[in-house]
Amino acid sequence: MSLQLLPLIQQGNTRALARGISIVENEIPGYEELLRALPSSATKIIGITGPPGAGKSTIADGLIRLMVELGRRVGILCVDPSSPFNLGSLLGDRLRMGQWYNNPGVYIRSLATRGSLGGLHPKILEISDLLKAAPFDNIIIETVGVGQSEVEIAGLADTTIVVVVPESGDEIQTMKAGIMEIADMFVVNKADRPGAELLAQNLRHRLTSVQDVYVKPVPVIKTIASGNEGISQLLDAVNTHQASPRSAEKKTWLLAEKAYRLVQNRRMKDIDKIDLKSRIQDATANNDFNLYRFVAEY
Ligand SMILES: Nc1nc2c(ncn2[C@@H]2O[C@H](COP(=O)(O)OP(=O)(O)O)[C@@H](O)[C@H]2O)c(=O)[nH]1
Ligand SMILES: [Mg+2]
Repeated sequence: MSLQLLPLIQQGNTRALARGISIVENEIPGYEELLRALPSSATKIIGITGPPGAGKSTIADGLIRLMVELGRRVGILCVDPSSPFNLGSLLGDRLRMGQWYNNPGVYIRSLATRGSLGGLHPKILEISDLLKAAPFDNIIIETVGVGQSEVEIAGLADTTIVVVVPESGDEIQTMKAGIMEIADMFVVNKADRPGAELLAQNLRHRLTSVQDVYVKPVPVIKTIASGNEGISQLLDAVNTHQASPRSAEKKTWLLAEKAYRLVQNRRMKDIDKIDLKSRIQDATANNDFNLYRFVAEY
């Protein structure tokens, strides 16, 4: 049944794609067959990550506009944590992206991270691979960077854009080397605010200290996404990156990173933190609780 969706997805039928995503998201029987039938795809994924409010959705919106002007078909995944504090951001994206919902060349899907404790959507890899089976020329994934899942985010996209704002100047000083390494490019958004140039300079300085001098430097691009400034430079940088030898080298690493996470998910399949907590509660009721004996059962 789910296998019959694949040719429709490949033809660009967005209802079939939406159905396929739901099947994968909810692990409806047949979802594994569907994933195993996916053909290899050369469509590259652009990942946009950064703190909430940095302007990721506004940047995505600007990129979509440029891509649509170029006649490209674009698929977008927005991953938003659906904690009660963040429900608003999902609605905000709906409104901002609203103009694209009726454009036949644009497919937008918001995914909530309900249930998983922080980090990315549990099925983000699989869903992005489904998108790669559809005839999109570009795929954009927006994720909220929370400082702990850098590698997860980098392991998702062929080109990872890290968005920062002038207000995050102090954070840059203490930014972990991890985030410096995963960024294929930095965007200093809200460049209409004071401190953007200084931040861009600091970033370039820090980048040269972590980078090999022989490697082409990681671009740092200033944008005013709300005014659509700097977005075409950003798209140029993305295209340059995707055509570079570095991008080809990244491909194997990317697949290894994805394989690692998928194997990890498979092995952890029956393990759930809430369930763990209640089992521990029961187990600690008797006095000889030992954590190592407890985990040995898994
Ligand atoms: N001043 C200014 N505001 C911006 C800029 N880009 C986005 N914003 C605003 O910042 C807020 C958060 O943007 P949004 O794209 O939702 O951020 P996200 O949470 O990272 O997706 C919105 O009110 C935007 O209109 C910019 O370049 N300058
Ligand atoms: Mg957003």
